[in-house]
Amino acid sequence: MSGDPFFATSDPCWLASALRHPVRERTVDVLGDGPLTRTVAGELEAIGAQRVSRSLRPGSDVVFGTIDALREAGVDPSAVAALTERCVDITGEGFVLHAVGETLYVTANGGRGLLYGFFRLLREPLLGDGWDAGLEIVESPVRPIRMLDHWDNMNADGPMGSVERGYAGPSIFFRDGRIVADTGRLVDYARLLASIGINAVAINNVNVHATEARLLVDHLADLTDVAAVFRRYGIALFVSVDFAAPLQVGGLATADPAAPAVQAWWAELTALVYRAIPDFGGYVVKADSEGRPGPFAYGRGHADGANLLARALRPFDGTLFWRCFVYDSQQDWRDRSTDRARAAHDHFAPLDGTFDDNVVLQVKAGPMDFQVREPVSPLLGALEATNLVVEMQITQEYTGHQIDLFYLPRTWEEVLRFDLDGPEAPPGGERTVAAVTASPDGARRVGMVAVSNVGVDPSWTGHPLAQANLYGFGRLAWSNEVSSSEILDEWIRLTFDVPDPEARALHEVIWQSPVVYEEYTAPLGVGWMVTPHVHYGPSVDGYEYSRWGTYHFADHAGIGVDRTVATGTGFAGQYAPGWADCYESPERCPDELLLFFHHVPYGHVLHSGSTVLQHIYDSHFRGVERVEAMVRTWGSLRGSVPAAVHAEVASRLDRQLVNARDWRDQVCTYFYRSSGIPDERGRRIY
Ligand code: GCV
Repeated sequence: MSGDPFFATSDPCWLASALRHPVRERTVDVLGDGPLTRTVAGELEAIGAQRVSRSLRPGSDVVFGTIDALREAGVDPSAVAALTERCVDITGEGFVLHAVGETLYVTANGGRGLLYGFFRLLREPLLGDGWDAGLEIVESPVRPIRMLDHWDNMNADGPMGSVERGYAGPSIFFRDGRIVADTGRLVDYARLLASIGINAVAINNVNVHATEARLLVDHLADLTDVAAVFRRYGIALFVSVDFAAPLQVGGLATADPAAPAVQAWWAELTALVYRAIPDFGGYVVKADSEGRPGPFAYGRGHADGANLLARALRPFDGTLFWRCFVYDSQQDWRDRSTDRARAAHDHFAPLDGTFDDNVVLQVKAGPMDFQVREPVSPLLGALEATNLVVEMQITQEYTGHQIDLFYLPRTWEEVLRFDLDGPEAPPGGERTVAAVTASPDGARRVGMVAVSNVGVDPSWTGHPLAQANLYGFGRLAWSNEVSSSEILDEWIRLTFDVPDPEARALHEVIWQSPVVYEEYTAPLGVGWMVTPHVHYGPSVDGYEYSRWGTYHFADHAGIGVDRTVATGTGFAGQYAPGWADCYESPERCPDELLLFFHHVPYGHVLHSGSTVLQHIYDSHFRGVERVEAMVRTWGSLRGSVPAAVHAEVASRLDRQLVNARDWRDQVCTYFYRSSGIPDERGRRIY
């Protein structure tokens, strides 16, 4: 199998730092024998720790164990008392790192917490200079759900599983029409995810095709093997299911949620799954969305559909994720009364409070579809009596296909900081997206989900620097305290062992990447303008006369979508009054969202003082110049980062520059030709 990337040993990513961590040189005791404690012991060995014992020795440097294990092993009672006191403040997934005398204890209330504490220790740089006697870290995740969705297909007719919107090679899970669990890669993946606190993974596409609809029936043994690997790293396995499976797979005459035979079919199937995988996570469902089957066919609603599956999962405490990405994907472009942006809120806000308590509504961060710039989905503010997760996209569908660099955590942080109650709400209020997706005591099923960006590519992510997006997702899902800029520094430090000036240059290139990408693509929040279906590269009118509801309405005089209550689609009115007022007014609306909410003439003056058209020209020229600068900065890092990484990124940056120039020239030319208004600065437009 050598050379076959599906089986190859993979890039350690940010865990590269573990292989040089000072804990490797210390005496370490790992106490207790729970499955995740065994994982910690195994991981210590894997990073080359030489002096590990599975029993308590006097004077060891580091002691790992759940609080019960420490007590049972006879750890000094005063240390146990100090640790117990700290464990009161953490959840089952939290951990305590606390030094007592010369010994550093890593403890938790349960195995998962211990594993997370282990990975937290690996991030701690202080240890290189000797033990910091004051070292004290007490942490619990702020979100109980920290999940990745794979859009991976089994492809029964081909050797490799494909990945919908995947830019890092084929699936790491599927090959030759089956699930392959015995690759080292799967263990490596689980380790990477656990190290950033991910605790749930759905392994197959939400667009469930015929073969994958049979996963639970035909491939349960293989799923059991995947679950076993995940279990060692505290990750629950989820599967995307087809709402019509009772028909397609079960041979029933209907999939109607009200039909007792359908209820019995799901209940029996689910019981079978839990017999094989007692800690199975549950199901993910995309229903009545983009052609997928759902309850509408039977005159039922989303709550009927979701509760049907939730009740099958209920006896096992399983969770049902029901996606809210529901809109009319057969729209006539001539129809100006339908607005795709409204759809999720229109469908789901009235259903708030009607879902069972093991249903989680999965809401895309924006009202459209993972565009470079959209407002935050108003649905996130409308679900007060329903569990919810916000859905992000790590795979770079609309953000450069992992050819162009795009540091996504910077944009996710903006979403998380958005206060759903309005722009004047006091900072730190209770209704930011960060707050409504958090449950610090772990009591509510809420959190963050993202579409994974990995495949069998040797770097996992195609673009080596796109690893930062995966890392950043895990870190933001875990904590509301850490900023995306800090996360970037952390990632750079862990991934590349470089001195400060180079680390700063890396930071600069990566940090500015979303701003730069936004500059050379669709302007001022209007979205799309991408090559249809592919979603990379410019095509200004590519979606203008399509059925997808994604229009910009540009003509000779102006551009943008009127989503006001007064004269437009009324979408602005789905927000709390503060935001509704702000978005309703072209004077108050933030520049970067102006064309999302308003149709304005090209001469409309932005807050920046520029006209809309001049802004389009300027931002596109600036975006290309900044990519040129990124290429230069990256060139200066030759010799500082591993040669293969340098070469790979350099070649992707060259492609990014070609892409940025294409965008600039097509967008500027399009608007110059439509408006007849020249660039004030007389730059070359075609
Ligand atoms: C999995 C967008 C993507 C689709 C994706 C869909 C979804 O429309 O282009 O590939 O389907 O979102 O989130 O369900």
